[in-house]
Amino acid sequence: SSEEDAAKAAAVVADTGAPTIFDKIIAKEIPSTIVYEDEKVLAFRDISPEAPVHVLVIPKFRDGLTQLGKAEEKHSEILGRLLYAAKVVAEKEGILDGFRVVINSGPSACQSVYHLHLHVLGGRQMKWPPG
Ligand code: IU
Repeated sequence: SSEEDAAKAAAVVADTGAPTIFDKIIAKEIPSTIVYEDEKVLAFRDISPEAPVHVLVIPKFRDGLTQLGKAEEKHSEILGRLLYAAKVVAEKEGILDGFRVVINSGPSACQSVYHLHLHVLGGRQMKWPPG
């Protein structure tokens, strides 16, 4: 509903640099359904999926990378690895014919967890433009 949309848009979360729930997911203190994992990257199913396939791809170490908008040149390698991992996830999930990768960066983009993450979405016809 439009009220729900307004509530979502209003749920602005600030980037404080503090540890997030994703650190606990990485440490496996909180369970998640892992789709892909390597030394530097973890991919797990979003707890509130917006599509039949909705996986989050995150770096295992934040290194100040709370949001894409705070990326520095030293992060180039991990950024490339995350994007490649998104493709590996899409392949594993059988959606290589069409999928979407989204990064919400900052409050105006409705980022709600300040640990950089890529959303990999698919398994249905995606619409454009996004909201
Ligand atoms: P956003 O781009 O910061 O808005 O995305 C955060 C996502 O993290 C959102 O899709 C949540 O459903 C998801 N998520 C999760 O999978 N597990 C959690 O414990 C929490 C959020 I908190």
